[in-house]
Amino acid sequence: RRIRLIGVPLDLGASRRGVDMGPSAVRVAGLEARLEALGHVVTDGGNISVAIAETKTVGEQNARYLKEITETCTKAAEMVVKTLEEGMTPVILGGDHSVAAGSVSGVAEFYRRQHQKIGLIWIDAHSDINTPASSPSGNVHGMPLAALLGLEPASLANIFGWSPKVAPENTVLVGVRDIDATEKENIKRAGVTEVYTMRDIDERGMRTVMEEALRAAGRGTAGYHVSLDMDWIDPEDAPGVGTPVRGGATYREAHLAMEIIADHGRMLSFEIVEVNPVIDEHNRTADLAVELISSAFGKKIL
Ligand code: DIR
Ligand code: MN
Ligand code: MN
Ligand code: MN
Repeated sequence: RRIRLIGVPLDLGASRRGVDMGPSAVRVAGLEARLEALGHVVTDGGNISVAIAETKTVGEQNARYLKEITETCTKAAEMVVKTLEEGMTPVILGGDHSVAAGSVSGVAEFYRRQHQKIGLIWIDAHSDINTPASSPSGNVHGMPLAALLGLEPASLANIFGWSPKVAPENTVLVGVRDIDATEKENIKRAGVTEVYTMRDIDERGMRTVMEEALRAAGRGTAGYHVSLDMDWIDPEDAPGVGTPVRGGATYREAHLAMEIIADHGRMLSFEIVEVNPVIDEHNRTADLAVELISSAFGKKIL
């Protein structure tokens, strides 16, 4: 493939500072060279500009920095459209997960112009489906999926002037284990039924879960965007994330999921978010991110 890396050093959506250094940490871990070693042609598109928190006011407490986040997400979305128009696969490097409101909007806009829908694979410890009204934190990184499904925040839901960006039947959650009570209601309200929790992975195995998830996301769509929050992986292997939660995917489960995605060959775009080098151990979470991206882009053991 021809791949463009797009850094989005956004940390306005999370209360713990440091994920703005995620794109840098992933570059330092050697992403471009590793993808090129697999035979891909990779160009680095640099970073999308992001406001610095200290220079801004938080705005509404129930959706902190929403204005600045919307500006950055809109720029990221435009860059994703441009990348797809040029025949390249976008790989977005976050930043906190609010960036997904931009990247997924870009992919959805590009395919909408060709009268096609997209699917969305959301791999995360969290469901990120709060709205400003339901959020216990006011952090926008807990809201992007709600926006993409046509709930709130409206400014993120309406990037490019239309909504929803993904249909609930083509939206799948994988690996969730920390869902707010308010989010459970929003999952129902949005009509998302393809929710694979860590218990599903424990009981049924990663292989079965991924096959079902990819089938749902791929049904009637051009393919799917993969949004990988590094806090999906157990903190044992991925300690450098914004909001670690015990009981995550193991090292091998994570690779297997990416390998299965590569086998299916229907991934339209990829993003990795929430890498936080400030609390990491010698960049090992970014190193793992690079390994997982490599698996998703076709690296095989044999
Ligand atoms: C929580 C945490 N559900 C919130 N969300 C996180 O603030 O809405 N998402 N950490 O990655
Ligand atoms: Mn290159
Ligand atoms: Mn997330
Ligand atoms: Mn998360």
